[in-house]
Amino acid sequence: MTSSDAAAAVIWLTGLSSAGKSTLGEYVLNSLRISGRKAEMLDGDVVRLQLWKDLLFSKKDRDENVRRLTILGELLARNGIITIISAISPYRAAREEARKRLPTFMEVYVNAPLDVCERRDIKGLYRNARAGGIHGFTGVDAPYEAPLQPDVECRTDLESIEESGEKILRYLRTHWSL
Ligand code: ADX
Repeated sequence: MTSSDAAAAVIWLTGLSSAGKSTLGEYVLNSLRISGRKAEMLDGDVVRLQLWKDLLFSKKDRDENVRRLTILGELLARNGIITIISAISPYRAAREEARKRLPTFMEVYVNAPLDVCERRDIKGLYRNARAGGIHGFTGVDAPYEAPLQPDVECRTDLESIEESGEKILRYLRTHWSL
């Protein structure tokens, strides 16, 4: 079996809002496509808007978000498409469920300290949450359970996008020859 007809991997990017998940995901997606791989990205913000507007941000809904993303990731990867999933996915147990279900699962902890994420505040949501406009915002008044043993950790406050992205690509090459 060659790498082109083998099942592909799911790269799961977890981290706080504004940690850099989408940016890093785009870098990896583009690199894979440039080198001729089939790849797709599922972004929490996008699927919530386009596919499942019914989900909000309770623990139950966030776990359901992860469950649905896992199912899509499984379908795509089974068909040879390397799938990057970018979602805060704050609960460890839900991510572990995804790991159990997905045969080639890679957890990437996109790690930037909360104060850095708050300073970046790309969407202005931290400011809003601190002002009381949003309740249950991850890192402010809702938990983020950091991975204990991520397959790869990217410190986006210390590394360039290229450095972080190359770590992920190296892992794909060395573990699954992708
Ligand atoms: S997850 O927690 O269920 O994995 P997901 O990654 O899909 O979250 O969506 C997070 C995005 O939703 C954030 O980037 C932000 O734009 C938006 N958002 C709106 N409300 C919240 C909230 N209470 N907590 C976190 N993100 C929120």
